[in-house]
Amino acid sequence: MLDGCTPWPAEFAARYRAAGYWTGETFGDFLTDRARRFADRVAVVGAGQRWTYAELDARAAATATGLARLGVAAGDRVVVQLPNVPELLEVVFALFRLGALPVYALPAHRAGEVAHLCTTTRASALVVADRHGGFDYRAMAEQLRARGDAPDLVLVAGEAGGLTPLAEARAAQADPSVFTRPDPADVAFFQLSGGTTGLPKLIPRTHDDYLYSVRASAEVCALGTDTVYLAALPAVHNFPMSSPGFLGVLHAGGTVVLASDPSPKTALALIETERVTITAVVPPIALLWLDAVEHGTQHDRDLSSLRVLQVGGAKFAPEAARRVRPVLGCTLQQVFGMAEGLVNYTRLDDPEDIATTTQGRPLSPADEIRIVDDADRPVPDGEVGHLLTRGPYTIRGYYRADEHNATAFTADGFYRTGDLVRRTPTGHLVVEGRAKDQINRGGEKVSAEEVENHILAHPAVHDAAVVGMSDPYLGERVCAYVIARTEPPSRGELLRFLRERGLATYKIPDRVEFVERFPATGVGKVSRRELRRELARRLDTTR
Ligand code: OOB
Repeated sequence: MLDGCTPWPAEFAARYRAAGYWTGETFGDFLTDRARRFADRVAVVGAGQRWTYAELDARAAATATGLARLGVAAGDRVVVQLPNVPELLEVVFALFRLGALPVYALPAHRAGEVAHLCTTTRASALVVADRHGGFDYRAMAEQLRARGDAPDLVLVAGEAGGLTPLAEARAAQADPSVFTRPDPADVAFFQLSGGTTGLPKLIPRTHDDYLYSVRASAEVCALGTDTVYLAALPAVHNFPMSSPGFLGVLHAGGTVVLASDPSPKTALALIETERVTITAVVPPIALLWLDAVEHGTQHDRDLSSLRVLQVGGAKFAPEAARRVRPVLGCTLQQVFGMAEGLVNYTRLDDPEDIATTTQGRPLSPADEIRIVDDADRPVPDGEVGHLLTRGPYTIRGYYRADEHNATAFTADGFYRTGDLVRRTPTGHLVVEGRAKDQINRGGEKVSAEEVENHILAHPAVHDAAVVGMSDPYLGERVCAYVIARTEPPSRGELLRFLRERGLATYKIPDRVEFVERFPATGVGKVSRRELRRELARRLDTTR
């Protein structure tokens, strides 16, 4: 396995192969095989384009050839930061053809995160869009390149300005002699962790492990050639990528429709016109859709094609969950997953009360679940504890992170999810809270420590503590408590400072409180719990 990654112990790998979970297929094989079987079916629709499986395959081969000529080789890492455009699929399958490794950045990431990804993985290329959501990625890429924080080779989907247009990288004729078939047990790509530490961690996923989760997810979600999946969330996130996501849909021979944004106006129109059968959203988007259909602007949309609405990424309140069937006329599937691996689903035939009140049960019979107390002892069944997990598609370690891995995993290889759960008698998990220093802002994960480090870099700041504050729409928002050195900076000045440091937009604090001191725990650490309580009291009195 790639240097800096933790392999599964040999006996586990042997077991997963013997059970048929790891099949030895690679992502390159995957597209070749689908293109052969489903050649003339439509694979992807988006940004005014409509490509069949054969076209997607041909484009991936031509782009792989062009990228090889530009110097991209087997084993190279390439940071891919694209919104939901068909070129995203073309580029990642081109990289798979070459045996190169995509490193996925979210469209919301800014210079800070992208620089970190490029430098930690020593990327040999960066692929961005021209503009998206009002942001110019070319300017960001040029700025990073000038600082030596991005590779020389920057490819742009769209208007390239002074950079290399992706269209130019596409060779006129594919040359299969440049293709490489990697070891299926090796890393295929990197996902990004929501994180609890100062810097986002990289998650190495192998062909074997990830393709298993894709296949099994496609089965649990009953996908077939008649499936039309709407990718409304950013497609590089694990949920719309593989749970079952666009990869699950390609596995089954269905059609992937890419939405530029998940607003009710854009997404519900696509459901109607493309006859979408299944889609995936985070809870705040589900709420927007429910309101828009029930009382709002989208009440006369024909959503009769929609069979399944998947909701996950953050806790979906049962009251909202119960509205899905009556308002949208489809089955709700809750999905509780993580980029590190484990994904739980409510099953499509689960009774309504289970679908609306639990976050599902593990995808695989080989997923091992432990629910433990603070000392790692199992809690009695039905009680709340820390969720630990191990299995055929859950990583054994983050990339180049020995120190962090020592605490993020148990000695026997269980991943500490940081989630507090209980198990129902039916074997379903209910997420009851979180023990990790992470804020879940409507499905977007914010590491408290990462934001604190950025605030601490401000010359007028003495100390900072970042906590989540409860929010009726997003579930949580980000609040920064700050102790100033002498004269506090203005709130606007501090936020501008954070933006200029290149922090993703969703990590910028929604609220800043200047205080004299922080409450302390028994041993003198900052008590985030006390800060959250204090914040709740403050919000209560200002309401
Ligand atoms: C998904 O992946 P990540 O890596 O962005 O975040 C994982 C974390 C979990 O550890 C948990 O804290 C939270 O997000 N989470 C949920 C949840 N789904 C995820 N908390 C409560 N209820 C849920 N349904 O978010 C992700 C990856 C694959 C599929 C779906 C979601």
